[in-house]
Amino acid sequence: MAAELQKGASPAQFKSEKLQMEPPRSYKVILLNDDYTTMEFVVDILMDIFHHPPEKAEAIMLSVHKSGRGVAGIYDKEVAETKVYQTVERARDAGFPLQCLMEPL
Ligand code: TYC
Repeated sequence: MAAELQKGASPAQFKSEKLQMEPPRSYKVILLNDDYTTMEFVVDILMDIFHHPPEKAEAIMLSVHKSGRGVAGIYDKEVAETKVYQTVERARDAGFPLQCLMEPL
């Protein structure tokens, strides 16, 4: 920063340097609807992996069922990656095609 000041860095350069130093962004963990995964299984995932109470898990599952996708939770990068991995692993072990992915907030 000091060196760039001496060289006469523009405000835009200052801003990009500041952005680079900001903490990592949070990520939305998203569930996608499909025709084969059971509603009960998705509710169990939302309770066990995403720690939602039963009524909230049911509401999220129904929202995904109706709209095609929905947010299971918002986490730091590493936690989001782990939730996605655990969800997909558990679905495949149970023989379901449930898709789970993460997106920057
Ligand atoms: N659509 C599924 C069914 O009718 C239920 C479901 C809900 C599947 C949410 C996936 O992410 C999902 N059995």
